[in-house]
Amino acid sequence: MNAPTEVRVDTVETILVDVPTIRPHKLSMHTMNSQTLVLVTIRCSDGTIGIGEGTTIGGLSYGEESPEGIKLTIDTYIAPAIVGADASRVAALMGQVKQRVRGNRFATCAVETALLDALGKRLGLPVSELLGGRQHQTLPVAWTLASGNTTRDIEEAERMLDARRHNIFKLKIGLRSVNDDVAHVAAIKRALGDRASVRVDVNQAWSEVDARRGIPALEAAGVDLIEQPLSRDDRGAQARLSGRFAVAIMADEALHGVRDAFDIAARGAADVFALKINQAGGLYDAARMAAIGESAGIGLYGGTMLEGGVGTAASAQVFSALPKLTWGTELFGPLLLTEEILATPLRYGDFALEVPTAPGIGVELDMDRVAFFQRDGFTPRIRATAATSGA
Ligand code: MUC
Ligand code: MG
Repeated sequence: MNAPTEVRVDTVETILVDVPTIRPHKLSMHTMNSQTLVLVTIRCSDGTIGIGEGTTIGGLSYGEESPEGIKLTIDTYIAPAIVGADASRVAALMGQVKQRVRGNRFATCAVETALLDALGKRLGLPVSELLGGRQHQTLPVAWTLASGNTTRDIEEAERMLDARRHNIFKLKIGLRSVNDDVAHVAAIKRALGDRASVRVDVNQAWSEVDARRGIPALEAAGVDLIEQPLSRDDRGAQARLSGRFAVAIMADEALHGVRDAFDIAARGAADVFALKINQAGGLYDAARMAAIGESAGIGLYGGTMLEGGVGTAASAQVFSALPKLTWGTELFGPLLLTEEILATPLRYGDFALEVPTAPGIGVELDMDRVAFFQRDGFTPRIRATAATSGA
């Protein structure tokens, strides 16, 4: 084997890929009909090729990085900084990238994922082994009910239970009034009973007063977890809520990296952390945030930005290396898309995702499928026939 220091980054390539969703996915800030994946390919001087993904939700409606901005940041700033550099010293290289590129966590995550994928392939090891070693072969996976219609959501949940695909359901709320949302959630919990865990994600839509009315009603309805009820900036109020109610409160959008994790833990402003590799700024920082949460007695949950197969596999590698994921994961992103872009799909069954075991992040792209959905430049190009193409 070549000494790792001999391997250099040769090229960095990014593409935007638009894939339709199986149904409209309604969040408090945006309704998704498709998902845009930013895929990164890094070629190294020893012939290894790493892939990564930087994916957000709803253009600029969820966070400050858009898919187009992620691509531009990588092409214009990160690629020139890493081409020619030692591809095997990933942590050191990402440290240098973060000196030259402030923020831009999603772009950073995509590149770090591709470097770790290439390193894992070079060493013949899954990325989980580079992050301390795998502790779980499968991860429990929640499904999000977000059609916007109570009856349709119950039918969808029943189908998932029958297929033994999911028995944890996250309901998107915050778009309607608190009373209407509580009625919607309570009806779903009543229908599913003890067969499923029901949780809600408010996506920052409530005021503290809304939360003081909504949370006890949701608690009484049997909800297990309340995700990001308030704006990410309302940390004092979030701490007051966490102290006031028995039901667990989870931070999601409030967690933009390691410093947020520390601040929230120090303020007691969450009972659970939603860990997301893109929101964290990479796999290493997601693991650091997990360590902060763990040492503060905060439960951990493996979150998603609704990434496709590449980002989902990379997330699974990190989460599988954590000792305890009390709240499971929601790594269902590829299942929300009409099309498969991986050469071999991720395997879901028995309410869990099998963590890929091949070297690197453990998945490869189907380049014909990717080419079919790839954008030309920055203009979105969802082809009307794509949703029914028989891949
Ligand atoms: C979020 O805010 O959690 C994750 C699952 C889902 O349905 O939406 C995302 C984003
Ligand atoms: Mg959330």
